[in-house]
Amino acid sequence: MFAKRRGLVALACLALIAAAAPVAAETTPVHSQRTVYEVTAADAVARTKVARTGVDVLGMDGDKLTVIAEPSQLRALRSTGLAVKSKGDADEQLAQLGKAEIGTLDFPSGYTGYHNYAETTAELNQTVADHPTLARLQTIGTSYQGRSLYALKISNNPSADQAKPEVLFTCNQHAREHLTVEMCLHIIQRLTDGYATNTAIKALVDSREIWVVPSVNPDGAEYDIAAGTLRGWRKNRQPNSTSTGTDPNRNWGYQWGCCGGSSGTGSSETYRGPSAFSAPETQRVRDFVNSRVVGGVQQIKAHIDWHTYSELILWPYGYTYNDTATGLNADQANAFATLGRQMASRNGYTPQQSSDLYITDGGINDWMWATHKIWSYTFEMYPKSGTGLNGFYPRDTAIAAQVTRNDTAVDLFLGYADCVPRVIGQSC
Ligand code: 0X9
Ligand code: ZN
Repeated sequence: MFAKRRGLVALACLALIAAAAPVAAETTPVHSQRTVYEVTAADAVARTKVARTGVDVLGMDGDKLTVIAEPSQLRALRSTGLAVKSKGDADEQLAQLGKAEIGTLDFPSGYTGYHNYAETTAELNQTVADHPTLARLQTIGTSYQGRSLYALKISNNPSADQAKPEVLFTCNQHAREHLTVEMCLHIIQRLTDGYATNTAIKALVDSREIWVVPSVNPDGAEYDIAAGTLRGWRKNRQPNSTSTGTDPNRNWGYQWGCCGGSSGTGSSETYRGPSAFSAPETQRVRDFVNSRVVGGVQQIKAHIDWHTYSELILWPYGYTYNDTATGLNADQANAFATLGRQMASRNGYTPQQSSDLYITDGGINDWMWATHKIWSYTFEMYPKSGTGLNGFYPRDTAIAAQVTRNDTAVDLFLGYADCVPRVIGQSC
């Protein structure tokens, strides 16, 4: 009840804000001019050189990175010495994707099958109403703009804290990655609706306590659709000293800002924030995860953070190219890679250590693993490649196939979640 009431209060506040100042303050252009470039970068060192310039890396396919750079970033991008090819104006591409009525705070036509924040909230409440013995909704705190951050718990006795391995799914750290919200909602729907009739699902739910956070960054996600067009927004909506937004996935507190895998410039899409956990959203998820240490033992054993796009499965560490490092030994690296590859063989994604993509510091997986020994993966969903920001906006007709595609990988993950080393024949 408490969680529900807080959700309603937050919604009411948002409705008031929307009524008083209908997105006016939120429509000011924040990007001077964004151009899409294709950069040829054959290895992780080359890709890290690109990421280091602070440009917005959208995706990777083969030896090609798709990035967006503003004019002020172009010199740095060119000075990497890599082949850089212009692919056109990013916002013109976006404008072609569709337009809803200004101020609708909703997806344009072709995208209405995606859940906005109010619809996500309603869906979560409906799940609990339909399955009160399987699902329980709680609020883990609020976003910068005051939206409730929801965690839905799925178990065969959700109001009790059972002595069972716990699993966490987080979605939508990055605002424009709306397909990930659908992934989290699909996981919820499949595990709850399937429980009564599917014995494999029943066995998984009976033996685990499963937490799902469908939107870590609701402010960013709502901003992304608030003008009736799709904006390609990535970060949260917290003002910084020069601009707006912190990249949540550079704001986590393990090796924060250590290694050139994030930006110190407020306008950059990979701005790490003024300090680790400066973003309310990462703080809240951190506090929730910390709160699952019971009797000195972290209950959450495994975690997937969902992103788009490039169809990849990634594991720690992201801050170093080394396969092993402090807190990550060869057996653990082997277990990460083995389960990662097995999951990839089920969904057709490409499995690799996350720094094989490019170095990132302050990412969620490194913190989960280093701080809590949670087996933490990133899944970069559909599509495999895009020609610009459109990669973040597959039409809603793609949702069903792309979330269902991950079912068997998720089942494998849930099956091993009590003891990931079992995948390499070790016990826990
Ligand atoms: O850069 C990110 O935060 C993730 N990619 S995204 O396009 N969704 O923004 C990837 C994070 C994985 N970690 C590393 N590559 N080290
Ligand atoms: Zn992302």
